[in-house]
Amino acid sequence: MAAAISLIGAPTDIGAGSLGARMGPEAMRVAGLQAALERHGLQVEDLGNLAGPPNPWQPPVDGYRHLDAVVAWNQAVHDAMLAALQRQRLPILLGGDHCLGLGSISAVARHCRATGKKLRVLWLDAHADFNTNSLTPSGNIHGMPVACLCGLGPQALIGMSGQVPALNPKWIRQIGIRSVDPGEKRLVHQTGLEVFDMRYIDEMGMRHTMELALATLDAQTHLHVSFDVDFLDPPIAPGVGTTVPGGPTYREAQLCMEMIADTGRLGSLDVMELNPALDVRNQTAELAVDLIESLFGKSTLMRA
Ligand code: B3U
Ligand code: MN
Ligand code: MN
Repeated sequence: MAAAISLIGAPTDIGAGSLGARMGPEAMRVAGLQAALERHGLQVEDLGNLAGPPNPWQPPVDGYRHLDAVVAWNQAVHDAMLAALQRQRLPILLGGDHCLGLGSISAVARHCRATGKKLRVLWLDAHADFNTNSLTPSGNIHGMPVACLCGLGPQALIGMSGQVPALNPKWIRQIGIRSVDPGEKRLVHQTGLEVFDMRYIDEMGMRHTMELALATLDAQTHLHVSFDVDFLDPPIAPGVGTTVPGGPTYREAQLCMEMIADTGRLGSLDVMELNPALDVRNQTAELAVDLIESLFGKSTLMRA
């Protein structure tokens, strides 16, 4: 029996460069996420939305925009994700911008340490999100969560899991990457992050990419998927703040989700950066729901 699911909304764009991701959780609900999962026999509870500070829309200070508010939102996300994991639930974080991946994955890392599980993080994104305050072109903290999880960032963010770094970079696989800033690129190489960029996917195909990204998972592995909706090709997913051309097609994205489902190891999920203010008739939210269904095993035609 698959794990019971808890939906957790985090309605903020505090770490983003455009406003609107605060409406992401409602758009996912309007697109019918809970009912879609229930149709597949899953038990789903919606815990509603977390609360946090408003977005004051200020310029960066010391290379960070809204650092204190980002910390507050991430702490709320961390606490809610951890509480759900401790109740043996499979939490789905509905963002909200991707700075919240930090609080989410810090909770997952803390939970894995406490339960003796290994952790694998799949970061599906057009961006590496590996900036620091000295490298960032924008000061937007949604461009920094992976670096923070690897111990590069301000103390208030890097310490959230109770251990620095929260993640060993070897536990991370990035998929779909096609926009990395120059300094960020150097840091990705220095850190030895395993990145399956679009060039790799174009040459080798999504199937081979996912076989490698999912290799060496075992029964003791907790798999966390952090899905930035801008991972997808912009014509099929216009409802995000930072579209980058040349992303995975509908079919590639479906295969990616199906191969993750086949592992049976999915333990937690973030769905981030959905921006309904930029969407067309909620089509990006509907596509995200469709892909999440695949992530939970919708396409089981071939299996009994
Ligand atoms: N790398 C750029 C842009 C960016 C990162 N993540 C998103 N956009 N969504 C930055 O501002 O750090
Ligand atoms: Mn991202
Ligand atoms: Mn992105």
